Amino acid sequence: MDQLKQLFGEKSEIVRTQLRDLVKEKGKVEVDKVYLEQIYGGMRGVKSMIWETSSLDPIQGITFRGYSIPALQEKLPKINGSTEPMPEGLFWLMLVGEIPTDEQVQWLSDEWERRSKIDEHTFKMLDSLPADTHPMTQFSMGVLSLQRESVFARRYFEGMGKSEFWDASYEDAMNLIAKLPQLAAYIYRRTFFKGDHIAPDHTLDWGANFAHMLGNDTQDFYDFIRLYLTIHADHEGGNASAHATHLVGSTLSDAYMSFTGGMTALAGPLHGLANQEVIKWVFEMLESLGKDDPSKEEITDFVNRTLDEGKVIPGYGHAVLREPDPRFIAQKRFAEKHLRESGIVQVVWKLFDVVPPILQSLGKVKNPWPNVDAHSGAILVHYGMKEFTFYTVLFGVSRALGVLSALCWSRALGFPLERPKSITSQWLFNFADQKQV
Ligand code: HAX
Repeated sequence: MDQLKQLFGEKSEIVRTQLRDLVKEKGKVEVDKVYLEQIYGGMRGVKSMIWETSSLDPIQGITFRGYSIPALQEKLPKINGSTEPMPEGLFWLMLVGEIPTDEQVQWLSDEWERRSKIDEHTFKMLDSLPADTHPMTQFSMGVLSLQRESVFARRYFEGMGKSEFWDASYEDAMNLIAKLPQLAAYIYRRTFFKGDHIAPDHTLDWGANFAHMLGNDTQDFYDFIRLYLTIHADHEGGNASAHATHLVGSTLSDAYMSFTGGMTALAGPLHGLANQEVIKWVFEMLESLGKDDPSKEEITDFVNRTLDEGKVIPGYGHAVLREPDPRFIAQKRFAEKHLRESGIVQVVWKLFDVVPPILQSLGKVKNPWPNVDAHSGAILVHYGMKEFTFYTVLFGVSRALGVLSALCWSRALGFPLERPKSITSQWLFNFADQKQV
C-alpha cells in the first residue's frame, strides 16, 4: 500500500469512529433551523453535509484544512525556485490534513506521472466530435470514456464489501487526477490548434506539465498554472460542482461518474462558466467602446447598459462570500508581480473599482465584490490563451483535487445515499398559512 493511501486509511478510520460515536451519543441535537426563505431560495446556509477538505467563511473566504490561500503559498512545497505552491501539496493536505514534505510531494508528483497514460480510445472518441463541441462537453465525455478503468466499479461488480470502498475510491481518484492534464490539453489542442498536440514532459511536475502541454513553456506561465490549480481546487461542499459530485457519489457511482456530474454543474454560467463569460463580456465591452484602454466613466456606462439589459455582471457576486474573494486577490497579487503593464489586466483592475459601487446601488446584490472568475481570464489572455471557451476546463482540472479527495472521505466515513425531502408549493402555502412570522 502506498504511503499516502496508508496515511489516509489511518486518519479516516479515526474520524469514522469518532463520528459514529458522536451520532450515537448526540444524534438528536438540533444544529440549526431552516427558514421558509431558505427552502425557496436555493438552500443558502442550510447545514446539511460534511465536507472535510475545506471550509468557507463569508468574510475570511476559503481555508483548506485551516490554511488560507496566503498560508498555502507560504507553507506548501515549491519546486525549482518557483514562488507558487505545487497543487500536489494541496491534494495531500486536503486528503490527510498535513502539510507534506518536499519528498512526499515529489513522490505524489511521480505517482501521478506513473498513472497518467490515457488509452487511445479516449482520443479517438474526442476526435470524432465536431471541433465546435464545447470544451466542457468534451471534457465531461472524456472523463466518462475513462470510466471503464474504474477500480471501484470493477471491484464492486466482483463483490467488494463496504470496508474497501475508500481504498477503491482512492485508486480511482489518483488515476483520474493523473490523467486530467493530458485529457484537458488534448481537448485544447484539438479544438483550437487543429490537433497539433504537445507530448507530455515526464520530467515536469503535474502543474508545469499541464502548462507545457497547453503550449506555453515560460516559468511565469508554469507558476500561474500551479497557482491556478491550487486556488480553484475546493470551496467547501455546498457549491454546485462539489455538491453534484457528492450527490452522485452517494449512490456509489464511481469517481469518474461522480466527477462528470460535478463538471456538468461547473459548466453553468452562474458557476464555473463565469470565467469564460467574464472575458467574453470584457472583449464585448472593448469592441463596443472601440478601444483597449477605456476610462472608468466609459466602463461605468457599459456596466449600466449590461444591467439595463437584464443581465448579471459576470465575475461579481457570490452565494456565500461577502468580501472580495481571496482567490481573486491571489490572482491580482500575481498580476501585480508579473504583469503589471498588461492592458487587459488594467481593464480588470478598473472593473474592480467601478463595479462594486454600482452593484451596491442596486440594493439587492448581497455581495458586490469580485469572485474567483473575475481575474483569471485576463491573465490567461496575457499569456496567449485567448480561447475563452476552454477556461472552465482549467477550472475543472483543479476542482478534481477537492471533490475527489472529498469523495474518498465520503466513502471512508461510510456516508449514506443522499436523499433530502422535497415538498410541493401547495404544501408550503398550506404550512405557511398556519404559522405566524
Ligand atoms: N450582477 C447583477 N446582479 C447580480 C449579481 C451580479 N453580478 N449578483 C447578484 N445579482 C442579483 C441576483 O441576480 C439577484 O437578483 P434577483 O433578485 O432579481 O433575481 C439579486 O442580486 C440577489 O442575488 P444574491 O443573493 O446576491 O446572489 P445569489 O446567491 O442568488 O447568486 C451568484 C450568486 C454568484 C449566482 C450571482 O452573484 C451571480 O449571478 N453572479 C454573476 C455570475 C458569476 O460570476 N458566477 C460565478 C460565481 C462564483 C463561482 O461559483 N465560480 O465558479
